Amino acid sequence: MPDFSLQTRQRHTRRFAHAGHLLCLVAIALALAACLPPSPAPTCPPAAPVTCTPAPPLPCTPVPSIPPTVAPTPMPPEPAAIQATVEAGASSAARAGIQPLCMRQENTDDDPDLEWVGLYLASGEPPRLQGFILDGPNRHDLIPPESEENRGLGEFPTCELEVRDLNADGRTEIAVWGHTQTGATLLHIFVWDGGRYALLGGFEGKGGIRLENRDGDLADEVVVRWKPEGELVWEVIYTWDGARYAWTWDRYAWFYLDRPHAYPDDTPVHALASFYLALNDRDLPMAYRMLSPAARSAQTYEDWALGFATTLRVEVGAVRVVAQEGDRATVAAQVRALDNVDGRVVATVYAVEWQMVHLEESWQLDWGRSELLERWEVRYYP
Ligand SMILES: [Ca+2]
Ligand SMILES: [Ca+2]
Ligand SMILES: [Ca+2]
Repeated sequence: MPDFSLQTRQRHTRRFAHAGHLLCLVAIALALAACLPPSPAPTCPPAAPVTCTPAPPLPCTPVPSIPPTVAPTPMPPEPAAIQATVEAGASSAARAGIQPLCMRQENTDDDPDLEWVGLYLASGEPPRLQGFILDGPNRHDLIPPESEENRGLGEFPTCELEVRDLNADGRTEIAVWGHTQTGATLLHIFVWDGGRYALLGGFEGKGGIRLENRDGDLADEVVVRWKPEGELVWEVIYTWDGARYAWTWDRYAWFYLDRPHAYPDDTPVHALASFYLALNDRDLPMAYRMLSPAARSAQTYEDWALGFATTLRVEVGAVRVVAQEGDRATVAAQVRALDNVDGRVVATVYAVEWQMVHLEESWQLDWGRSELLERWEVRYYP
């Protein structure tokens, strides 16, 4: 980078040297005009003038030069190297007597080397999906629990594999999804325990299985969806507790996300689930319409809706009919609500009990009571 401050200084120096020469000439002229005995010719001042101190150039804070970010150019492996890797994998599978549906290189045991992980279909009626790991000369099988061995990890030739640290404990898991002929989804999660690939969890969901991280702890929760009940589906959330995936919460959800939702009220349980789903959807007029005429006459819509002004999210779970006789039923549930309290997100769990009434071919919420079970501030709100 050129030093601009230096150039400026040189310019100043030249200018002041020039001024010094002028002063010198003026002094000589004055001395001659005074007709004084010639005095020794004045010594011209040095280049730096005495009449003024040149202002030092302004200190210049050097602008740090930012090296341009050079995007790393990914070096694609040579075709020959890819070919060699593929052939090594294929011969490794052949040596192990496996005809894989799919296989890929991953680090499945957290040592420095890559293993081959894949799936194959064992013959049978129905055929069984099996998983394998090829680690150098060693073959390891991904084995489902004995009770499920007759269907393996699935009954269809699928390749739904995920290899990563699912539960944020520092060890890599292998998740294998499968499907049964009855339409259920299976999920089996394995981890290397030093001697074998141990099963951490096996799940079956007639409405599907997915992973989600709701609490921001970097670990995924397993959400198992039961058989859909029309538009509704009951979901059970399993959370890793350090030793296993434990049932932590269940809730009603929409099986399909598209709108408009039809809020079913054909049973006391569905009517209660629909009421809280409507609150969660912020469809407050719909939720209000699910109250019985007696409940609505006790409170105007505006007054009632004010009670949900801070509501961010509502989930209802553990819904069960406690008593039912004729057109009346008592339904108990747990409600988990998130509220915005002065900018902080507060979670509250309530035990609720509703008296339901069957009127005009629909179950309606007549009156209810709730008990606060737990409250905490949420640090993470997705
Ligand atoms: Ca490895
Ligand atoms: Ca892990
Ligand atoms: Ca989580």
